[in-house]
Amino acid sequence: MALKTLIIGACGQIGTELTLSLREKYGKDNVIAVDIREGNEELMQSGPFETADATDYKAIEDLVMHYEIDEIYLMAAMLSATAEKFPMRGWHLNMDSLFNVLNLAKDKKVSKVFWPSSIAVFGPSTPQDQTPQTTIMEPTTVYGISKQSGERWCEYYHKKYGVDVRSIRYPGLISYKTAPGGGTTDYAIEIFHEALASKKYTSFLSEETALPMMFMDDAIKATMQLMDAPAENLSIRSSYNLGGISFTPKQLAEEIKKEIADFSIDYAPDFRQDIAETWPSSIDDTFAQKDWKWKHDFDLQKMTKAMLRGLKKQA
Ligand code: AKB
Repeated sequence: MALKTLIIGACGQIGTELTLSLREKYGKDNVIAVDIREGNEELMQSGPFETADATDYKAIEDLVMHYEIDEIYLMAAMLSATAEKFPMRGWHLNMDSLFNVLNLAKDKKVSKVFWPSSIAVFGPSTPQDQTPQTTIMEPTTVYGISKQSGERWCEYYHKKYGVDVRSIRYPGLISYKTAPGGGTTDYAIEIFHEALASKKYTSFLSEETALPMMFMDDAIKATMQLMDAPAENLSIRSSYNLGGISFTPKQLAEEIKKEIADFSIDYAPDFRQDIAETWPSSIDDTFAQKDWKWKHDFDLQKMTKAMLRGLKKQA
């Protein structure tokens, strides 16, 4: 029988592309998209959709039983910048939704869970260059605290109850199909929209702020690779470091200028600069390489060309 998958938060930035890719792989009727609001046309027309709140255990359990779900991807979350504005709402959404899926797996209602962590688990006391898998982690944002706590709980549920939970610490993700919502790394997407619309962009991060980033195709590939890996190969049950590209707003602007010669950028750092300064500038992902053969495809140049091509096609 085909594997049945539930994607919670399916209409968000990662959820949309993950749902489309999983539907291609497993068949559209085997991948159930769930969100509190409807998604874009491509997503809505690609297969079954259900409305539910990720924090509502009963609603999620009903869907799991109704569709006889094997695996859950929990992609619903409040990101770093928004969670600083609504700390309690961020904590409640990020933690309650995680406990819901971990408890469904603990009670053997599903057999495997994917949950996204983030580079936000690191903090100002973490080594910033080539940040190792295991290191000092003292996050200073609500989002980072929720992700770090979530990682501890994932490992706990795995060790204590044998839950097969898998996770990645995503860097900033760059995509054109669905807009991100409320992240510190969002400038790296906005810049492309503005480059095409008005040929100029004001960055809310300063020119020399380097952050770990990744094109969405690589992030989806990593997620599917990790979920397909044999359980015995996985040495990390908190969350895997994942490396991709690392660049500053200035470096990204220079790359865009190669494609749009009269593009210009200026800088007006806001509160997101303070968040970015606490995060790594690049990531060491040796464990992902060793355990499930991770290797990224998109460098800065390839990603820039893919973004401009994708956005132009969509216009
Ligand atoms: C954010 O900026 O909050 C996210 C993340 C790095 O997890 N993109």
